Amino acid sequence: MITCMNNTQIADVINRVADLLEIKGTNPFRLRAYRNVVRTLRDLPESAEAILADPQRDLTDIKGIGKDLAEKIATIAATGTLPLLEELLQEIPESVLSILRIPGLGPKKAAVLYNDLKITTLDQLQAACEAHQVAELKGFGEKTEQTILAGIPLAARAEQRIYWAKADEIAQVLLEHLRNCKSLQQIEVAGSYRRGRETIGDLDLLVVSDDHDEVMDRLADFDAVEQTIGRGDTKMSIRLAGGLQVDLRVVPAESFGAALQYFTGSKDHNVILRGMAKSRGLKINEWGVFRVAEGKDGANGGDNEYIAGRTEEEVYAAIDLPYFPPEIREARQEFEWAELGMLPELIELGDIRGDLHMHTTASDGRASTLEMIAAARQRGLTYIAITDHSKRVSMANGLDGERLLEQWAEIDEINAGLKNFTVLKGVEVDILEKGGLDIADDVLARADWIVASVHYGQRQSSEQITGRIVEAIRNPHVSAIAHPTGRIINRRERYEVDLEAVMRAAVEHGKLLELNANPARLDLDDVHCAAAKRHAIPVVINTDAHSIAGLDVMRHGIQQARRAGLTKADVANTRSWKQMRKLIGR
Ligand code: DGT
Ligand code: CA
Ligand code: CA
Ligand code: ZN
Repeated sequence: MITCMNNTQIADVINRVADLLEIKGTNPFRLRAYRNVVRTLRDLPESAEAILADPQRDLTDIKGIGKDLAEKIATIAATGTLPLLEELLQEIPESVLSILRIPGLGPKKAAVLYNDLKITTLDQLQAACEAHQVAELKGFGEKTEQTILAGIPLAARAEQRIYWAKADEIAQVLLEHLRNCKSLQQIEVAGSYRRGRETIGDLDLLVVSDDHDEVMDRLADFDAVEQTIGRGDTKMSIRLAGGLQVDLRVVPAESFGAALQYFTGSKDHNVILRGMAKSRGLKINEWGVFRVAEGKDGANGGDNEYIAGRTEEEVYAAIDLPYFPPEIREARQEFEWAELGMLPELIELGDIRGDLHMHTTASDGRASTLEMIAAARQRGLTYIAITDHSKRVSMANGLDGERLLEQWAEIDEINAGLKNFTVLKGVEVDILEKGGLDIADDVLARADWIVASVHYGQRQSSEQITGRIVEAIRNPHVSAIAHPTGRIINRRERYEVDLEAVMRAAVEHGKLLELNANPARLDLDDVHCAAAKRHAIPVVINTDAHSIAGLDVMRHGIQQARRAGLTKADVANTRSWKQMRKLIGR
């Protein structure tokens, strides 16, 4: 059987095994080996499956992958799972893993909850917290109980919604699978996926085909299908392993645009659209745009005249509207823009010229400066900033002033040998808990570009943490604040930072704010990016890459920026470094 598992999917299986082993209480060395392989796989720039398929090569050639785990990877690639995982799931119910989604609750505590209180679901955990049973447990206490209780809603949400990037991986494989149908004429994924939301509840597939059964049989035949929820003439719903639901609808070609528009949503966008149609004596639904027959009070009679529906452009044009890129269909400003004829020309991936936040082997990155340069050039960039961590982030082997100056001297040398490409001397300087920056000003003064960010003291009061960030903005050497709210989607709430105050300071001191493109961060988010634009603060979209593959997340940042309505001009790193330098006044 060929399952087409990509590296992330293989890593997820191993990670689940590691979680279950840890809950069971396995030996720490074995566990570490598993966790390391998860990281290695996620960062691997080529497909593990391709290596497996190549008789000249062996997975054990990769650092950190031993014989045992290489065999396990091969098994997962071939079967989609592991006998060990299935065995563990016989012992420990899968729902226990949902408890691990609570911020600050690791497998060790989950093991205690499971073994001592027999807790296997979030609901049971909530009840136990409310009955103060959790505080009584060894190693827990009142405060932990409160933290757990506060984290349950986030964990419950995480259960319902997956990262867009994850949904995209699944969607691409699924589309590939369905495209094999002979009868298939058109296929699109609609819904929140198409609007590029940061998380996805389910996938909504639309298809034009004159053989409904062929398409539905083919969907049922997809490897990852766990359950068919329902199947009718034109509609089918399935659930995939891992829980994602997929809704498929087969529609006639003359309704494809209307259905695509309808099922792309958002619901609120469509409500406004329906109102506009009505005021023009039209009716719009998933079948098309219709002129309402007279004398029928707009009732859904068969006499309504079909006037559009084949394409989305046609649908919008029938209501005198321009085509709205899916990312802005959120009933925010798009109808206002359309009325003024000022729909923004949204930024595209190809507009980006530099990437100004990334790590190398000097701190916690996995590639050298030279490797990052080569990879960035391959991706069409003309400049990058190397921004390794500063010393406070000791876990990541952060650099002190001395090491930084050495690194920058190397960068000067590298630059001297480069044509049509610039490497900037940078740092991701830590904003210290007590305020102030982690690197002395006289060192910072010698950098080309500095991002400042909070890694410690994330739970401080709004006043404290806002004060620290504003102080960093005031430092004349700082260029931008990285991941300004600190949220990790589905895993960690944002800091209590007052972004209004941060933005006012950024305006006053001419500083930029980052949109961190990592699909787990997307920080600033769309709403905040739109606020930055209102303040005329340029946003800088960075990958924060810790490996070569990490450079590829730029597209997720672009998608979030598009949702905010940002244009090329609103994003700082669409400029050349020369223009950028002027912008930041260096
Ligand atoms: P999700 O799946 O929670 O990430 O978000 P969506 O936006 O994909 O929502 P979903 O899957 O429930 O429905 C897809 C689209 O279909 C939605 O954006 C608008 C449309 N739609 C679904 N149900 C309704 C409804 O009851 N009324 C209207 N007007 N539109 C609906
Ligand atoms: Ca959906
Ligand atoms: Ca749906
Ligand atoms: Zn970073």
